[in-house]
Amino acid sequence: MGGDIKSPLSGDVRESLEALELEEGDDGAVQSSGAALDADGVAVAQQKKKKKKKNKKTGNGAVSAVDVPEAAANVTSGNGTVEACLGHDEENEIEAEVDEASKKKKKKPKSKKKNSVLEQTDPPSIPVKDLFPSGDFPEGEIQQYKDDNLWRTTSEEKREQERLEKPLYNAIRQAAEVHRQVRKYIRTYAKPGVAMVDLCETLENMVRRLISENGLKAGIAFPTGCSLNWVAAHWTPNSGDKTVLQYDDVMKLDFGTHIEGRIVDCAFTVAFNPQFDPLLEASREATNTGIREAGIDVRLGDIGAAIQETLESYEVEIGGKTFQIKSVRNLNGHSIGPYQIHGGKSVPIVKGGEQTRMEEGEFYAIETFASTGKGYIREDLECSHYMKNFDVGHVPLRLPAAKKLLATIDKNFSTLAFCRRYLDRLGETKYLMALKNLCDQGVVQPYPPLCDVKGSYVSQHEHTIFMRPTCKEVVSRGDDF
Ligand SMILES: [Co+2]
Repeated sequence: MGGDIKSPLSGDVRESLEALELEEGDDGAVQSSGAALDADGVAVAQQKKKKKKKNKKTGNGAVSAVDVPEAAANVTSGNGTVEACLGHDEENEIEAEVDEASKKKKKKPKSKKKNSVLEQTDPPSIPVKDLFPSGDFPEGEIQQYKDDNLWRTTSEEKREQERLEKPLYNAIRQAAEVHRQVRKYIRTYAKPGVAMVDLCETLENMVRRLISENGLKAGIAFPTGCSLNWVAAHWTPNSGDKTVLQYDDVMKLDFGTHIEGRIVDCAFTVAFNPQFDPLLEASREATNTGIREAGIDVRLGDIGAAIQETLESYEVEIGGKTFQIKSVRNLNGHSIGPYQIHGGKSVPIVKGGEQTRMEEGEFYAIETFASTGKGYIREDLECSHYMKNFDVGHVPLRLPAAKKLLATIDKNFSTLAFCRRYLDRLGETKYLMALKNLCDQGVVQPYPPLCDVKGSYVSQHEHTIFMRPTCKEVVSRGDDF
């Protein structure tokens, strides 16, 4: 999720909660209109798949389950529904059929094995667990430890420890594979003109499906951040929001998946105007620097200094004016615990002498924010993100509506972050007063949008990594970033 903020600004929180109370009246029960893939969509997709299989009998290898074809032929309707556009695809298939038929005669024997490999549809609709029938999900990128920790690479004791921890690695790898497949599709969907609400619901419904959502055991880990321009993090549309993505927008897509509370927190930036390329490259490369510097016994402050050096070596020209890019100094990466997005340690993105060190077995979100503004964020705008306080015990509540809302939160999110739209789709209505009460009682914490100065642009990249006994695993790494 978008960054551990350094100091909570309680004044701003109160303001946004007061604003929140005022709108109670027009908070209609908006059901999530868009199943990303309705029953028909799936039927279409599966028919398509059967056909493809027939054609691929003599495939020249490379029929990878992970290899989702680009969504060239998807149209989106206003209500967030995704349909496979059969007409266009069929044309291609006919051509392919002719092609494949001519190959068939030359190329025998056919590989029997290819037939048993289940292929993801386009748009993706098959649960990732069905694509890996062995139950083993792909390992992330492996980076070796350095210097004083080189011995870990070959230690038999540490290897044995990893064999015992395999089920845990496998859980987060499944969550990471879902993240990769969803973001690959959503890059084709996130185009100028799309409504932010449709973008989020399409993404979220796809996560629910690919991860085989199951109560608190598997699902979405937090609200889909799609913060625009000078909003750095923690913005997602509330119901009724009419914001439409524009060609000149810089959008941070920050979404999370989890299996058994093992969270993948991973984000990237989407921009269409190539003038923003250096800004995006700054946060992408700074995040890679942070990942490279991370390691057991490494001081968090040293990682921050390295990140800042990479990030601030970039400049960007926007509308004829050149900006020296800055690190957002009051945003941080963070450790991650089971069902706990911010696990207690912060990874700064500027220098400053933090002496705390990384330790074996820890999970971290390494995220960096590059800005053309002040490089300092404050809370602003209407709140959408909330999360139950991880350490809160039983709090007696007098307001029945607050009690009821807390029961919904406990059942569906526990200590995972949620947004107002997630409450809407569960059938909750007119809950803003109860939500404010839970915030006032300290049971729930609001997380308002985090903004740099108006008119500036912020980019973000984020990966989840974990400190295995023998190596670092960048579990959310993909071929995209
Ligand atoms: Co994060």
